[in-house]
Amino acid sequence: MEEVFMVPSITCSVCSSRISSELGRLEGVTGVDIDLKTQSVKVSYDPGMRRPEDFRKKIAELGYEVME
Ligand SMILES: [Cu+2]
Repeated sequence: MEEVFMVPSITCSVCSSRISSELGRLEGVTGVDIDLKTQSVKVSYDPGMRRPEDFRKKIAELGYEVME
């Protein structure tokens, strides 16, 4: 399963690698693909282990606002 989040405060590769590694270490996450141009975060995950809310929460904890 995949979910895409818009995170406009992602501005550079530091933001991108930080979010990518933090989401990637969550159990049940199989891939994270961040596009700096569109400021979007695509998370691939096992729906039996994770909910989209988990990713919203984690991104927010890192200090980035997720658009609804
Ligand atoms: Cu940055």
